[in-house]
Amino acid sequence: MLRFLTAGESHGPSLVAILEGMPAGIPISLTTLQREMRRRQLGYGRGPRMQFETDAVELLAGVRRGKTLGSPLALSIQNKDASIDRLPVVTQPRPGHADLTGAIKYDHEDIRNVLERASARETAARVAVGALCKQFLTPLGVELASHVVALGSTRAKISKVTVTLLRAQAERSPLRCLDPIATKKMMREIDACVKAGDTLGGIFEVLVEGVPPGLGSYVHYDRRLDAILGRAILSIHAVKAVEVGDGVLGASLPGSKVQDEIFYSKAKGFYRSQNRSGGFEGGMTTGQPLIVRGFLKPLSTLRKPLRSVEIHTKRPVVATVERSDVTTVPAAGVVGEAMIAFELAKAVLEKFGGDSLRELTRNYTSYRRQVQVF
Ligand code: EPS
Repeated sequence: MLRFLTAGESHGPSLVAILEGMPAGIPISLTTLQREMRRRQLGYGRGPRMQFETDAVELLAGVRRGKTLGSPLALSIQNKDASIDRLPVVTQPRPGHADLTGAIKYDHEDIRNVLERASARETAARVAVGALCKQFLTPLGVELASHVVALGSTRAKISKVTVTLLRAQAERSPLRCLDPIATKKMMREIDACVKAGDTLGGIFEVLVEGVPPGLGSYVHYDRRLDAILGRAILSIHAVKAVEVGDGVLGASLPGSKVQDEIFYSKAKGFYRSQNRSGGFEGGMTTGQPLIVRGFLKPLSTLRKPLRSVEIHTKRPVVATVERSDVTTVPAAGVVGEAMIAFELAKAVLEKFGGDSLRELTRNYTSYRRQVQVF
């Protein structure tokens, strides 16, 4: 079973991760991995931290001469800002952050003991793990990309997207958004928030192409892959809702306008003219591209802080102000890709097994052939 664990505080010495269960023989490029780390750091509205952190990944175990060994992979990302022991005590919880409930739960008198781990800095380790999973998925023809579809009150006008288009265009946009007019509006909203000391949320979309039909299962509730991806996306900081395909719109439409009708031709086999299901039926992948959206609430560290209560005196105060970002929606899309890459790699390994890439590829190719002649 593929699994990973991260450790590390936002201003501790390092973030670390262990990824266990990867087959042997997967080519790993540190340059590709590092490029993924950089993508998470970009985006208009990011705070000052991203200007001096390099998020350089050191691969400590599990890879030899550029290929996985089948043993656990271990990696570390050193924090340039490792000031955790010098940082001040925090006693004024931020509404919306883990501060208050975390302090109550772990019986901490200093909220810093909570916020250091609750920080979205942890997602750097997830992106590193996701980058390894992507390198496992690439030889199988599975490709992921993401973009921002809404930020604050601005929604992008976008028609059909492909991974190629996203890679060419979203990567060049300061907000990882395909609509240049909306991007300008979003940037203006961010500027206004900087002035007002406020923050913004939004929506990112992850697109996955090349997924075979039949990953996940309709048989057991906990093997439904759309549900697993939903949990993975909800685990990202500030995400409060997830949508698969046209899930939200579909709730208000009749069935005739929601289901993707089935066609057959000799050349294409079974096919659909729409993908409103977002690539899932019955908790299984249909073979169409996966479309999953994450909805982020605005970040909870406000420079113009909200009302709160001092945890020792119980007096009314305003919340603590930590260095932070105005928005992280573009970065959250990159984290979304990483989480989905991990869950897909896990689902692929569960279905096709194999201790080496060669064994897995054999099983995978044989299944693909079976699907083709169905
Ligand atoms: C982040 C690093 C953090 C924040 C942000 C994400 O750095 P610092 O707190 O030192 O400025 O920029 O954290 C949060 C959004 C949060 O809620 O804690 C990062 O690496 O992504």
